Amino acid sequence: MNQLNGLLPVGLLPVSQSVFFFVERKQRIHGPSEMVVQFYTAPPSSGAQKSKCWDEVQLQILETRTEEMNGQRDCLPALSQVRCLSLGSYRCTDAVNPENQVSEQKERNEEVGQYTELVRDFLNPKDFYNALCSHGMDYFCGVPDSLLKDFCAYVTSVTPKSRHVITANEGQAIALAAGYHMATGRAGVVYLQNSGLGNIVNPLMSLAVPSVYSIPMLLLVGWRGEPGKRDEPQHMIQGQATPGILASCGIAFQVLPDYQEGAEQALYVARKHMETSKGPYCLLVRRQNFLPFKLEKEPEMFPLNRDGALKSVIDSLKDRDVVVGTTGMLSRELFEHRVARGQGHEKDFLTVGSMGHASAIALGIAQFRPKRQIFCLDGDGAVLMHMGALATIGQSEVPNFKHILINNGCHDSVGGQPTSGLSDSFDFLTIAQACGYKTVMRATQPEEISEAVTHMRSLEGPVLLEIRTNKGGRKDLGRPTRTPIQNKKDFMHFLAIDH
Ligand SMILES: Cc1ncc(C[n+]2csc(CCOP(=O)(O)OP(=O)(O)O)c2C)c(N)n1
Repeated sequence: MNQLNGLLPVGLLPVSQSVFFFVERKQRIHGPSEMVVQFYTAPPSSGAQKSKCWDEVQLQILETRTEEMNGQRDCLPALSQVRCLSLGSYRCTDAVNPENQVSEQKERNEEVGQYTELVRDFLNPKDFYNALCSHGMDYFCGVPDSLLKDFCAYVTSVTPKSRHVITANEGQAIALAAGYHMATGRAGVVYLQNSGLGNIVNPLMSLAVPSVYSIPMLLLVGWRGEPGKRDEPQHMIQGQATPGILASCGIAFQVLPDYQEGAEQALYVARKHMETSKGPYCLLVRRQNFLPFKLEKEPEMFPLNRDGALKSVIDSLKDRDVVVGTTGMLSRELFEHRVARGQGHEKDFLTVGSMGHASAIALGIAQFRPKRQIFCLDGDGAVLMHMGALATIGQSEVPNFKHILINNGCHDSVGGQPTSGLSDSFDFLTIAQACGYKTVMRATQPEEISEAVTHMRSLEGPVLLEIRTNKGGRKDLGRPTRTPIQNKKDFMHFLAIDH
């Protein structure tokens, strides 16, 4: 860490005699005295730049040599005397295009030849689906996950609606599979991300386990944050805890192999276990276990996608307005939009996990910061996941609570599987109104959004603005470079300004 102290030229950060870090982005935080620097872990000409491996350090500026840079928020002074406050533990790699990864891996498999232990395969979603069906498991329910997206997409595209239900939350999927078992005597497949384990613990322990109602079901759990893999901070914690959570719930599990024979063996073990224990069994699914499978592209119905709508909202807010962003791509887009506008991140709380809870976080803030306008930027999947929050908010009579729901009718952040959000027989506005929201409105066009945001600032809350959008977003979206703790600290400073 000490090697980073000293004079810091723009572009190249000498870390030791042999290693140079290339400064990729710079960002000032907390006024003039601290900054965060992201850098490649190798010179830009090497492979590291290609895969965008970077890390982050937090530096304190002790002395700045270039006067004209003073006061500019996102500018790293050309030459600064710096002290390293912390080396980032948060690393990130650009999303690898799964199709490239498959072809690259095939080449590597050929290179390792006879060393079968070095071969890395991918499961074909179709073959795995057929194997499940051949074991009598052909009823599917759950909440989509990024690691399961190819499998979920296959299930969505080939399974009739009567045998596949995308549930509002993961606990509901356990209950649904329990009902299915009691009606048919068969075991359903419940899929979820490990972030949703918390949502299933109650119905799992009080309904499904052998010592209560004893309901066999196969849990297919996407293992985000698996130890040894890079991931976002919240996933690292959850990933580490995942085997322990399953074990303490008494759920037998194994990792799903990445090749068909192994997967079929795992399914055989799962079926035998469910037959003998008469309880759930779990398969943990690692990153990129499946070959890519994409849902068919749908026609675009609206002028904007989530990113476009978000930009219109943010650009219509005032300086002191507070934003709580929901889980997934929305908060990542919000972070990048602030960077693009040369703004800091202190106005935004990025709810990196806790899907469905952004609105309750915003409500808690609104209650105790009555002079500020609190905007919750939500997603349809997230609102559906904990829709009871609408009742809590509607009955709260908190006038400065402003809810903006970007409804793209799908779980876009994890593969775009549909929600009920844009279904003809479903209406968020009617629900919110019936829950006690004082005003509800809808917008789709950029000008309508700006007008609606300005208007809702003057209205007494709780107010809901639903913005209907197309699905899809940018493929090269980055991830927040501020840690959750840094985000909270900046945000609390911003909230402390009470006028
Ligand atoms: C409890 C829990 N379940 C599942 C996930 C995985 N997940 C992250 S974002 C997301 C989809 C969110 O959908 P929506 O709110 O509609 O926003 P969109 O991605 O469409 O913008 C899901 C399922 C999670 N983070 N937490």
